Amino acid sequence: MPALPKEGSIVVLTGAGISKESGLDTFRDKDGIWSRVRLEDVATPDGFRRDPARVHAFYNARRRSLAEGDIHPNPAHQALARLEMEWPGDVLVVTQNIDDLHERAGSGNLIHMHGELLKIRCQKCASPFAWTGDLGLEDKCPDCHRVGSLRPHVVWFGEMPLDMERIFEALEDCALFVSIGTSGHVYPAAGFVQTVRARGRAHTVELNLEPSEGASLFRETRMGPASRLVPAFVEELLSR
Ligand code: BJW
Repeated sequence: MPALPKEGSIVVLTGAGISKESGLDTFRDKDGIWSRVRLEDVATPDGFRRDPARVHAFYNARRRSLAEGDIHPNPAHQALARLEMEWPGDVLVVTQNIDDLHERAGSGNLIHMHGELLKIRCQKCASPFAWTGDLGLEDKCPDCHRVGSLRPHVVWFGEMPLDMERIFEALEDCALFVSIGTSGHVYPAAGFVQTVRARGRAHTVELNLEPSEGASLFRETRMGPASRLVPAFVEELLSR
């Protein structure tokens, strides 16, 4: 059975649980975001077509709390940045989170597969750009000058997550896959562990508060809060 490696590349998948102790809500926990709003209303292209003002209000509130609130990276984000600095091979963090806490902690090799809250894009002329304030139907695209064509730069259900080719290449190649703070409900991220295991050589570890949907697929699971588990796990990896 593969064990914790001493070298080789590492892919870390993170979900909402890693940012919980920074003050951001998860989605599917008892007090999570989906207990307050219907995902069909705010996280699907149909929901946006039906009521764009409601979707803007949902993301504006979350953007405001991230940009202006008392939200900071926690020791779990910091430990992953340390791992990238000190590990002898590549470390890629693939986050499903749209917050910017990994980059604020210092992670550089990072993919936001579900987009970024502090970016928006024009549905007509494409590329995303930074946006820290509220977004509304009256806003004009700075490039094509259309009014009402801007949307949050996030990936909704039914849309293709970002950078998938690069992610699958890294999964194919890694010696260690670590999943942190994600419930394993949402694909394709929930299937990454199977992609890695299909090759048979890499070690797979889940770090979570509670076992995820796919916990039995991991070689090793450790349960507890991310702010405690992740720094201890990184320390163990780096001291081997
Ligand atoms: C802690 C903690 C602490 C708490 N410490 N841990 C039928 C079968 C299979 C698939 C499908 C299907 N029907 C449709 C699909 C596809 C669909 C899907 O997966 N649906 C399922 C619901 C069934 N997926 C898609 O549509 C995706 N696109 C797609 O598949 O394209 C086609 C494709 C095909 C092949 C290859 C590639 C692509 C797009 C999914 C988009 C998801 N978007 C959202 C919203 C984004 C913007 C926003 O933030 O608003 O992304 S939904 C939401 O869920 C968000 C999250 O990133 C995502 C995952 O949630 P996460 O992070 O796991 O959070 P939670 O709350 O679920 O879990 C938190 C965890 O933390 C828990 O385990 C806690 O225990 C733990 N925790 N405190 C450590 N302190």
